Amino acid sequence: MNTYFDKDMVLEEIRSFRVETPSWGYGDSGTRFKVFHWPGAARNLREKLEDAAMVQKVTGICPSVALHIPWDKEDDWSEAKAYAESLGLRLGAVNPNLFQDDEYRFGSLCHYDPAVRRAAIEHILECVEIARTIGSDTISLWLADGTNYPGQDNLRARKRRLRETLSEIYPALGSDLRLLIEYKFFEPAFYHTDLADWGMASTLARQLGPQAKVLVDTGHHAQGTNIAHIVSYLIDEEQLGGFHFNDRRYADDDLIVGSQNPFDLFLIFTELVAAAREGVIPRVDYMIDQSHNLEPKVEAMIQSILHIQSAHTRALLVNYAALAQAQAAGDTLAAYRVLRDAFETDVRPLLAEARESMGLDPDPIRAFRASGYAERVARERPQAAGGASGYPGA
Ligand code: AOS
Ligand code: ZN
Ligand code: ZN
Repeated sequence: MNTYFDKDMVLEEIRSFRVETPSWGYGDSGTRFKVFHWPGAARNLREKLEDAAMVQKVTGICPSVALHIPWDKEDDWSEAKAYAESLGLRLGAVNPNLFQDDEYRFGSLCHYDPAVRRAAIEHILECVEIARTIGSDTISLWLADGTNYPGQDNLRARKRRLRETLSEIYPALGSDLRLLIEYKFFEPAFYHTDLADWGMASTLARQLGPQAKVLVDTGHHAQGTNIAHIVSYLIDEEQLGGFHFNDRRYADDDLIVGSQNPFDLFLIFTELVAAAREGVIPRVDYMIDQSHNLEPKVEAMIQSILHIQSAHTRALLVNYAALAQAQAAGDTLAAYRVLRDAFETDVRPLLAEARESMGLDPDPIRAFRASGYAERVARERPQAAGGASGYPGA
């Protein structure tokens, strides 16, 4: 292992790193072809929180849970907040749902019908209120808006409608809430989506104001897109607000982050760590956005955290001074090797040490399996009557 780095500093950086897990990652989910039930999969918000508390118990870095409204809708949010706190958790980003209702067939905030746009605005304002009640400061917005056929709608008009509707919502954020704007270049619409890429999201965020930032979902880019470059660009423009981590091979596969291409994940983290070391990193929220269709949900979430921690820790070990030196000398391969050295470092001993110093088992998967949690919830949670579609809340 390299010796130039300050081990205590790295251990502290590992310990202070936080990742938010999504409530919808604990429930049954599937593709549009089939939702397979997983024994013990969480059926409601309370069970999702219990699962998240288990993930937190063995990883120590996941104290918050992102919510999805209405999938997680509660009658008494103060009670839900208190329940989360009793489990040692915090309720995190609130994700509005602007794709599930029939009226959203042709979009939500960009819809040609002002009545639908109004309903979408009201729903987001309701989410703002929920965020305030539960003590969350983040609204995480993904739009399913788009069209399937050329000519279906006026693209410039849709762009203006989006700016108009969000401008109406923005003041409700006050100075204490943030709006993270997620982009995606396809799906469910296939001809165009209204926020197709980071440039569109960033333009919109800038027009709205400083509380609006861009959210990068790692599954929302065309094949081969250099996400690390996008991340570095957004950091430099002070427009990066957060991540939805997952991995993909073909489309928005929502597979376990780092399971398909760990090198890309590492490169994303090198951009973040390099900026942090220079003191220029803004607040960035690290969140997981995955659907565990075939695999056990809680263990998949823990596995995801381990992959993120490995990528992050490897990025902490990059010799950034040597990298800058090689870059300044035009030494392409020396620069590449600096990254490669860190990527090839076995960071498991360091992570084990960090976990032990937090009072955790050095091996979270072993701790989880030994706990008997999966077997217990499989006994205690009979299968909920499920929907037919692949969306977790359907
Ligand atoms: C959809 O593709 C996006 O990734 C969303 O962020 C998310 O999966 C959805 O809103 C579930 O809440
Ligand atoms: Zn996402
Ligand atoms: Zn997605």
